[in-house]
Amino acid sequence: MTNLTVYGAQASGSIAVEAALTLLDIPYDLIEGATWADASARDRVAGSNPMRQIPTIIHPSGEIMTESAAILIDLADRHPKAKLAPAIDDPKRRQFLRWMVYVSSAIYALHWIKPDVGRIGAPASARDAVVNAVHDRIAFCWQNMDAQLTPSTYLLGDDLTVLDLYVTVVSRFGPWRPRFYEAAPKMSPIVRRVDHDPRLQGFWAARFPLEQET
Ligand SMILES: N[C@@H](CCC(=O)N[C@@H](CS)C(=O)NCC(=O)O)C(=O)O
Repeated sequence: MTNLTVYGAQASGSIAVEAALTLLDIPYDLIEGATWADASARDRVAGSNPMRQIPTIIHPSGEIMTESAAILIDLADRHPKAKLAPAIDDPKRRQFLRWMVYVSSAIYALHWIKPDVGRIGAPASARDAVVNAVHDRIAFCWQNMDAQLTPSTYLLGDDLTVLDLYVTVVSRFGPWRPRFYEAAPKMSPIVRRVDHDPRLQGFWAARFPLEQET
């Protein structure tokens, strides 16, 4: 059978999806390309995703899927035995959906501004000020999320879900982990636990070493 194809890159949002595929033991073919830094990587994915972004997934059927949160939820729901998402009738399901969409829309989406502040009409001379403002907003969003969660072993209870994978990866982006630890003291032990998950050690080392935080 044909493998699933992932357009992805080291130290990018595709890593959350690739981590889920790794935990689920689902093989995939990777088309590597740092879309935020390399126009040829953007061109390569454009035929499948006109947004020119990764992660972009091509299922063996040819169906295209974009949007990291949706991909993660879909993968988790289709493999319920792995318990990577609370089931639809689980009392934790609503908060799971709420925070998955929040990480995508309130936090991850802001990164689009950073490679070229002209994307929001700002002059290149304003780059540092714009990036700092984006990072301040992201730190606020982590703080807001942290204040409303009561994690136990993982963010939503005793099972590792794709929300844990998502927060672990997106918290490695700017404004980077030291600021995340400051903003989100309750979520910090959880991302460290996921960083050290024995099932993911080879994966993290190959795809997003912690010192490679971007
Ligand atoms: N809404 C998308 C955002 C994806 C995204 O921002 N991906 C970045 C890489 S981490 C990208 O491809 N950026 C290309 C660019 O900046 O033009 C998702 O959640 O998957």
